[in-house]
Amino acid sequence: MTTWLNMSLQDGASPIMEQLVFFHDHVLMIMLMITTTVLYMMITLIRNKQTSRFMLEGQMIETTWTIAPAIILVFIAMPSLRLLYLMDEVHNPSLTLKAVGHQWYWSYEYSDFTKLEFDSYMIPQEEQQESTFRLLDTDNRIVLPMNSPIRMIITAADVLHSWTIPSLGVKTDATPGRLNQTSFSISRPGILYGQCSEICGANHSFMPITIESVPAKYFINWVSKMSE
Ligand SMILES: [Cu+2]
Repeated sequence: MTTWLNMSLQDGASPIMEQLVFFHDHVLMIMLMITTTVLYMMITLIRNKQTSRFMLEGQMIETTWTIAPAIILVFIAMPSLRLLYLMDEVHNPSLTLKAVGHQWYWSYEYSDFTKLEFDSYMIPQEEQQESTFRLLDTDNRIVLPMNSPIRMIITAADVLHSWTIPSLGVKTDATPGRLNQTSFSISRPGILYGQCSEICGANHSFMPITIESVPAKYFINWVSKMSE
């Protein structure tokens, strides 16, 4: 999760998020190149007298500075589209989890198992323990196996919500009457945090999402314990 003084993106916990971080850095490098050039040109404009009796036109430079931005845009668009379609793909998921947004909590259904569903409320500040994070921890965490493709089905029961885990690169709108689908696989064990990302009412800030990513063996233990 994000900790103090972390100004950039969170560390990726899924292959897609790692690629998104690389893409972000790639675009940042291009922007650095452009801002440096523009800054240099602005300083040159201020410091020099831009008049010449003999130079009436510059076909070459005008052609160059028209085509160059188009080529730069292609270098941004290609990896961007690659990622966009990669994120859309659902590769033979081994588990499906349905998240339903409510005012103001999430409820989850593991539809591969019978009767494995629960509500997930934020732990209020008064009941919070030292080991947990304020406004981020829930009473019932989602438990998911690491290194397995997971399909998320997301919907809402009342108003618009948005199911978001920044370290997985996942943000999907929860819309009443509609099932949205996304997928991810978690590449390391740990606890992943997220918050509702659609202004959904008075307690919008108090419906966090918590995932416990565990090895498959522990996940199976958890499932058998939950369905007892
Ligand atoms: Cu919400």
